[in-house]
Amino acid sequence: PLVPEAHANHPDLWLDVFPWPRTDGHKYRRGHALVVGGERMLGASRLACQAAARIGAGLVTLTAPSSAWAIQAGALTSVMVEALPPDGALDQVLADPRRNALLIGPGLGRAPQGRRQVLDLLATRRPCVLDADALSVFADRPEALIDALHGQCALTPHEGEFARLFDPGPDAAPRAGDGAPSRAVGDKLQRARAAARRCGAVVVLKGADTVIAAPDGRCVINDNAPPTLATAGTGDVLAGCITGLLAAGMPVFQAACAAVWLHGLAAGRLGWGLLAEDLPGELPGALAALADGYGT
Ligand code: NPW
Ligand code: AMP
Ligand code: MG
Repeated sequence: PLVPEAHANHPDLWLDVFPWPRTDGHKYRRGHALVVGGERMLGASRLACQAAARIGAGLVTLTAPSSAWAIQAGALTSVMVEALPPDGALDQVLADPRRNALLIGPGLGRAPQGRRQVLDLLATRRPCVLDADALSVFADRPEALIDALHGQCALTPHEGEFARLFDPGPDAAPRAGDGAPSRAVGDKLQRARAAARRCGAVVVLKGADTVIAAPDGRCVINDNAPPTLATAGTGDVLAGCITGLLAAGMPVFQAACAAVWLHGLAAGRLGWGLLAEDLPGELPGALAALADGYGT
């Protein structure tokens, strides 16, 4: 094999720590996911919230700028929505330590305020998923993000987002992900593993074959995703899946592997014409297949 330590993703790798609901549980014991939403692209954070709730978080709260609060609150039922102050400060919403898994990035936008929010989430040292614009907003200063990461973080870039952080190069204008052909350095496994080592966090490098790499060198390749996943919003759903499993208590590397596998299985079950908004509703079927012997 290209990289001996890389495994194919399979429930055997993580089923022993999968957070199934317990008869003696209640919603607070199943974890509370907090999703930080943006001012526009409101659907992205909603998709993430619904996925987090469907996959197993006991509670999900979405924060919204006050301009977006009424829309988000009107569109969500099981998910709680809280308005942020005008400066976007997160200290109030982070004050409750039971909000034990955090997500930022889907639909965040690239306004500079987003950087402060990302760093505030990281400063709590709680399990944290960084996706989409939470990565891209650091494209001009990747070190400011990388230095703040810790071992409870998962980064979920697509190739364009990955290149902005880890492959900027000295003469990188235009960069891969900004209309230029990808300047892939080595193969995908090596790149994901090197990035995880460098930043001390789990890196989920997405695509037809998604690579999940941990800072200690563990590396998993997922191959159950159908090409119908290449449509708007599916990455936002995946970020919510990981966050929901983190809230329910799963360790970060295994949560990332399980979420990627369930996301691919749910997509396969949906077949042609998949929309991102179909995926959260298909997670119960994917979970039932997992409980029933993997559905494979
Ligand atoms: P190319 O074309 O290959 O040269 P962005 P984003 C490059 C939100 N969304 N997959 C590619 O370059 C997200 O959450 C909101 C994809 C392309 O031009 C973010 O907040 C939705 N791209 C925000 O939109 C649903 C790849 O990267 C550029 C690539 C922006 O996220 C949709 C795109 O990068 C969306 O999720 C790959 N494998 N490889 C909603 N419903 O509200 C290279 N690229 O501009 O950061 O775009 O992913 O759309
Ligand atoms: P994002 O680009 O953030 O919306 O994420 C897209 C999601 O779709 C990720 O989970 C990718 O792994 C998945 N995906 C994208 N393209 C393909 C493909 N060609 N085949 C299978 N999965 C894909
Ligand atoms: Mg995305």
